[in-house]
Amino acid sequence: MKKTALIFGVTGQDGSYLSRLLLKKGYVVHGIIRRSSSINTSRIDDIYQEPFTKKKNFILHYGDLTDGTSIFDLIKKVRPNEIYNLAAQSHVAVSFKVPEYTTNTDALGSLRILDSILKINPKIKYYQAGSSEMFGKVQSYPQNEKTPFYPRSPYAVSKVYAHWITINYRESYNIFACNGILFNHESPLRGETFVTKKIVKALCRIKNKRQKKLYLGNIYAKRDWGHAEDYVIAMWKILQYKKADDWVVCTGKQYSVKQFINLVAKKINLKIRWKGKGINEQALSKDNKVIIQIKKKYFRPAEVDNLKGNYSKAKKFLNWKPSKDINSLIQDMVNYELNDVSNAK
Ligand code: NAP
Ligand code: G4F
Repeated sequence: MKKTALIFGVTGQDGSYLSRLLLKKGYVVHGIIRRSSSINTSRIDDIYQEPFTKKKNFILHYGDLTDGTSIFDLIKKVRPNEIYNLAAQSHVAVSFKVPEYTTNTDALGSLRILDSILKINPKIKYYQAGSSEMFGKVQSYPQNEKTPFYPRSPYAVSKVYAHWITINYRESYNIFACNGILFNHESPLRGETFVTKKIVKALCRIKNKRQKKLYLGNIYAKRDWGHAEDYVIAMWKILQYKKADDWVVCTGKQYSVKQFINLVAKKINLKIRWKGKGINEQALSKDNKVIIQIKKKYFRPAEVDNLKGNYSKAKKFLNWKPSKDINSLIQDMVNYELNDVSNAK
């Protein structure tokens, strides 16, 4: 019997990689898309052309995490074996601007799915897309499953709610409900306003004289960056494990935003020189033009300065480890941008 998966957030970065993984494993994949005035399926459009989707095993439905009726009806109709909840207003800076909407989607959305599972079929397995942002102002270093949370944004606070309601439904109703606590993961399909994609795209365009400047916020924040393709494998493994549990997924390596910029510049052979301090710090090209400038508007009301994870538990029990380091991640992202005609010389 083929397994059926239902993915909330199928049009996002992770939704796209997870769909491909599950289809290759022989699953029937159902995904939830939102109505939008412009097309929002660009990350999954090509899946329809793949040979493994000829037999109608990739099916999309309209729905929304803020609409409990649509969630209940879809789960009842699809009757999945596994639900992956990847849907979220996932931008930390934006969550300060739309805190109520972020909470409705990212916190209550999880509750709506869990409660539908309880009422329709408590045997459905559930994956909750948790985040290293929950560690926020970190209480210990590196962070693992036992590190206390200290969220620093409406986004992170919502994810802490989603984390605990997942545990609560597991403990109260014996639902196979799991939390992945994933550290930052990137790819060519990363949203354009997240810092890695913003940097890679802009530096490739600056190199090809398509753009003059890149504006950034806090370049001293440190992150543990992995590749999304590796991380969706962990999501799947989490739901195949013998018991429902909570798992940290990361690389255990850490770089600052500034180090990331330097690695990208080196990869594309763009010579840059830093000068100045604080808000006046700048990167100059070899002909002394300012190509990177700091802008106050990209700083957050509260920052998460220092994330670095420890994935020993996932390694030991799930036999998971990252296959791609920062260099292969950057190579993958750079190749994609340089092959995009809109960035070409
Ligand atoms: P993403 O690219 O921003 O994708 C988010 C997805 O959620 C999109 O499909 C989006 O649909 C959908 N969505 C947003 N609001 C929705 C709503 N109200 N109802 C239904 N769908 C909605 O995010 P991602 O990077 O793939 O991340 C996947 C999940 O992992 C998110 O929950 C994120 O918070 C979490 N996470 C991400 C990372 C990371 O580094 N990438 C790390 C830890 C945790 P549209 O396409 O229509 O906008
Ligand atoms: O790329 P970012 O926006 O990612 P952030 O805030 O770490 O959140 C991402 O990872 C989380 C996992 O830890 C996910 F849960 C979440 O959904 C999302 O995918 O920012 C990374 C760092 C921050 O410290 C930010 O202040 O880069 C800094 N930064 C500096 N200049 C910038 C910019 N971030 C963005 N987006 N844009 C800038 O211009």
